[in-house]
Parts: sequence; structure tokens; C-alpha cells
Amino acid sequence: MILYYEGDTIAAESTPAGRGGISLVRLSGPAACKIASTLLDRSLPIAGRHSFGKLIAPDSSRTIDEAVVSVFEAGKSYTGEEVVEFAVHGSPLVVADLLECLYKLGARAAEAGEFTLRAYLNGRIDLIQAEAVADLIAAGSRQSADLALRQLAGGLSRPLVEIENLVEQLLIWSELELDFVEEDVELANVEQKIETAELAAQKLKCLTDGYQTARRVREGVTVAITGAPNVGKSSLFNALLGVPRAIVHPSPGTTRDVVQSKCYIKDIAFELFDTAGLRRAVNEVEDEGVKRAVQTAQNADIILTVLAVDNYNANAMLLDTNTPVIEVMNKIDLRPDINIDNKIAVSAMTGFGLEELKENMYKTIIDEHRLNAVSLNRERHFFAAQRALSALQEGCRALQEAISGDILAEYWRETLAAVGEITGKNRCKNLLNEIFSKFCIGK
Ligand SMILES: Nc1nc2c(ncn2[C@@H]2O[C@H](COP(=O)(O)OP(=O)(O)OP(=O)(O)O)[C@@H](O)[C@H]2O)c(=O)[nH]1
Ligand SMILES: [Mg+2]
Repeated sequence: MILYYEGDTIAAESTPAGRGGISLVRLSGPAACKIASTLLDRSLPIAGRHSFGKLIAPDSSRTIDEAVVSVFEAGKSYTGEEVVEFAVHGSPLVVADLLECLYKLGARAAEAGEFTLRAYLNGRIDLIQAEAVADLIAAGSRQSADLALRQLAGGLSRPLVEIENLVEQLLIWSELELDFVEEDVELANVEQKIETAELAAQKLKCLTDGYQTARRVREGVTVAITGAPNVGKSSLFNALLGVPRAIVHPSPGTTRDVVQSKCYIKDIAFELFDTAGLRRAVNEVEDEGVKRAVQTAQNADIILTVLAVDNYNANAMLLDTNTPVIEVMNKIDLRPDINIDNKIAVSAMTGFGLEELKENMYKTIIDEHRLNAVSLNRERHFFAAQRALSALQEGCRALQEAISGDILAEYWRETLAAVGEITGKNRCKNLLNEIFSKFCIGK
């Protein structure tokens, strides 16, 4: 991953590798038009327009393909640089041939995410918008795609800029007052300053309150299915998925490995984990299965603790965790009249109660009021926002206690640095590497 901007011209296929109707090859950088005009059998179209023509290999006069060539001028392209896009026939041979020619003419192969990295470095988008591009590409549900689109359109950047503006105002007041300390000049009264700091804190709090829900829309929810052997965990796993993914058998201790698969509930991805029955294991293999089951439950967002009407007192080892637990009483078909207290009655066999269980899983984890709110949605956003919030709150307290301007200014700077980390104002190489290395080539 290249983390510094070299000003060279980069090229890559932007459509997925393989055969198809069309493949798109993107070329970006100061030499894009010069390189492209060497290949095209006619003059390049003007910026914003397209031309249909033949691409000719410069060394052999061989036709590479017929292509639609589009030109975007610097400042008006995805990367912010001069960009040329070649829409060629979707043949891996043609694409390889074209890329080879582009490299010979001076372009180099783009790294993963490098087009978007350039868009960020050139100020076209901020870091959270760049993340939104990756999220949109990876989105597995309409909900997560909508979240990414809102973020890409600046839905998360705007409130952060508002917060920055408020804190910058506080910093200006503090710094100017320090300059005029002798004259005892007060540019704003203390109430005005507290009001400004509290407004910034309130806006930040709004963004962090919806974090868990937004993160789960983006990443999905992990669900560990646990319980004693033979209660029907694997049967329930299969029933929730709608496919017989895990082995079901009357003998206890059937499942050992953790089996994982995804289902969607109201357009939110739930990653289900079927685990080994919790009991004192009868052999080493099962023992390992039980360890993995416990570990899975400890890392999950929700634990489904499964009991069965014929195994009501099964001594499923209690899991010590703060994770929300939903108790499920399975095999209700065998004894429909049984008292289940506040457990959810289901039958993995007949499908009874599954809708209620899904509804319960959804409600346990998704705060519907926050579903469409603009919120931070990555751990890195959340931690930085918490740092910003605590600096802001310290600043508020200092204001109330009439602490001197230089200490106040430090709090405001700390807040700004933390908010800047979220939007990517301060370009931290390690962070950029981490974010952009997860992109695909060509994006
Ligand atoms: N009648 C009835 N039988 C069920 C139901 N769910 C599971 N069973 C039966 O219970 C037995 C055990 O089912 P599994 O799904 O393998 O149970 P498990 O909890 O995964 O068991 P281990 O992997 O051994 O821990 C099988 O014979 C299933 O057919 C149900 O809802 N009703
Ligand atoms: Mg099982």
C-alpha cells in the first residue's frame, strides 16, 4: 500500500475480474490523457464526453479492442485528478493487454483502494466518506447499503463539521483572550461559552448514541446458539437458516466444531453460530468443542440459551457474560402445555415460534428509533468520539470553574484532534493503511 502521494499515473480494472459484457479500466493521474491519446486511434473526447474508437497497441499497431473512452478533467473526477476510463469488452485477455500497454506507456498498477485514497488525499471526500465507499461495496443488505449511501453523501461528515466549527469558536475565544490578558478583554461571556461547548457535546452525544445499532446494521449481529447436548441447537440453527446446514442426530454430543451461517431478519444480517452442547466432555475432541462454544458465546452480540421440554433441567454450564441472553424452550411440539415462564417456546421441528424468536432477536439488538439516524458506526469512530466528548466535558467543567484560558485552549485542541481523527483531517499513515488496504483493486 502506498501511503504517500507520488503524483504518478495509476491504472487498474475497476470491474470484477472475469468475463462479462463490459470491463472498465480506469487510468488516473497527471499523464492520463497523454497516455490514453497514444492508444486511441482518434483524438480524445473533450472532458465530460465519450468517444468510440479503436485502442491500438503502440509498439505493434495491433488492435487491442474497440472501446468507449471517457475523459474527466482534474477537479471533476472521482479521484480529483485527470481520469480516463476505457469501457472495453469484458474479456480478461483484452483487459490484461490494455493494462500492459498502459504500464508500458508510463502508468503503474494501482494498489488496493488507491483511487479512493487519492480522492481523499485530494480533498474530494473525507475519511468517513471513503469508508462509506468500502461499506457500500461490501453491503449485504439494503439497510447497510442505505447507511453507507447516507454516509457517502456527507450525512456523518456534516454534523462533525458543525461540531468542529463550534469547538473552533471556543478555541478562538480562548486564544484571543490570552492575547489580551493584560487588558482583561472578554470576547464572549461565560454563559455563551458554556452554551457553545454544551451544544457541541450534545451533537457529539447524538452521534455516539446510535453507535451500537449503526455498527450492527453495517457489520451484522453475531448470535451464539448454546445449551446442553441434544436440546436441538443444531435443529434450531437449521430452522432459522431455512437449510439443513448442521448435522442433527439423536445422540448427544453431535456438534463439536462451531458451524457458522448467515440469515437476515428485517434486512439486518444475523451471523448464527451453532456450538457444541455444554457439558463435562466425555473425550478430548468434545472438550475442545465445549471450549470453542464458550469462546463463541463470549464474543457474541446475543446468546440463545436453548432448553428442551424433555431436557428441562439439563445442567448447561452457566456462561458468565454481560451479553444479552434469550432463553428458548425447544421441542414444544412434544409438550405444548408445559409452563415455560418467560422463555420463548419454539419447535425447531415444526417451525412453531420461530417468527417470535426472530422478532425478539431483532428487538434485543436493534434500536428502531435509531435505525435511520446518522450515527458513528465503527469502533475507531466511537473511541475517538468518546475522547472528544470527555475533553469537551472537561472543558465545560473548567469554564464553570473559571479556569484560565490556556488550559481551556488545550481541552478544545484535544477535542478537535479527536474529531479530526474521525474525519481524517490528521493523516495518520497507519490508519490510512488499515482502511485502504481493505479495499479492492480498482476502487
Ligand atoms: N420433537 C422434536 N424433536 C426435536 C426438535 N428439535 C430437535 N429435535 C430432535 O432432537 C435431537 C437432537 O437434535 P440436535 O439438533 O442434533 O441437538 P443439539 O442440541 O444440536 O445436540 P448436540 O449437537 O449433540 O449438542 C434430534 O433427534 C432432533 O431431531 C423439536 O423441535 N421437536
Ligand atoms: Mg448440534
